[in-house]
Amino acid sequence: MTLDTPTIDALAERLENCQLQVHDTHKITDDFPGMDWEDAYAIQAAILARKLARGQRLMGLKAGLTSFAKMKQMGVNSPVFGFMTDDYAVPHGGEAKMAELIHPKVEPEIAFVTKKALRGPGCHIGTVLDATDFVLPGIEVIDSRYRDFKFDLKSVIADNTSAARFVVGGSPARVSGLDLRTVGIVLEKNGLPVAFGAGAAVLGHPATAIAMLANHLGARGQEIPAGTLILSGGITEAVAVAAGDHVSLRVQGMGSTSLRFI
Ligand code: 0L1
Ligand code: MG
Repeated sequence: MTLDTPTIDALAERLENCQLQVHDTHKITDDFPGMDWEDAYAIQAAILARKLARGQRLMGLKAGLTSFAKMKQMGVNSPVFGFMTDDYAVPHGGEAKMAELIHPKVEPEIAFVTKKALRGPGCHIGTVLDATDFVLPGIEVIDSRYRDFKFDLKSVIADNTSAARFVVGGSPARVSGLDLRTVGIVLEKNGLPVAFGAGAAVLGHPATAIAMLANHLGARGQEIPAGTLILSGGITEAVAVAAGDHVSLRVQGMGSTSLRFI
């Protein structure tokens, strides 16, 4: 850690205010170029603490930058991890208000729900599949608080990995009957297919993202509790949206979910 607690709290307030007041900012490493990974996750944790103190509820966890295409684009070789609270949740088939967002994009994801706790180190695809209750389609709305989505990895971790909204739905499926590497997905915008992919785009197997999250938390003495919803990361590049857009995601064997931007 290089930053003191007042600085971490001030940066958390600055970034969360961008979300709540719908404006962007420059990346925080411009002001604190020496900040480290633990500073970045501490700022993210301080944003979560602010939300919980206002009575919001933690609804799930997420892995981001998990597709090889996105990692290459960002010049990184490790995913990032964040959280979702109830102010991010959109009901299946529901609406997200553009007036509450800066420059949103959507990502097609496979969501996991656990039935057993996962604690790293040492988690792998096998432990994740054994601990998974079911999987279902999830659309993440990312909305970086940084101007023009221009950031580096530490800044984006502090900004809760651009998390803004999410919707899950469809037909929850047991993993025993599925090969999550080969399940196909189609993302549609206003009825037209705009992105296609398969589960293997996420680190070779989407359960790898969950294992890496468990190992990341384990290194900090934390675990993924049973019953946790986790977004495993975008299968394709993120797609920009505008008011009036209807976005739906169909995942092979899991049905579909959707939301509308108003
Ligand atoms: O969920 C994600 O993959 C987003 C990670 C943050 C980077 C971005 O805003 O594209
Ligand atoms: Mg995502």
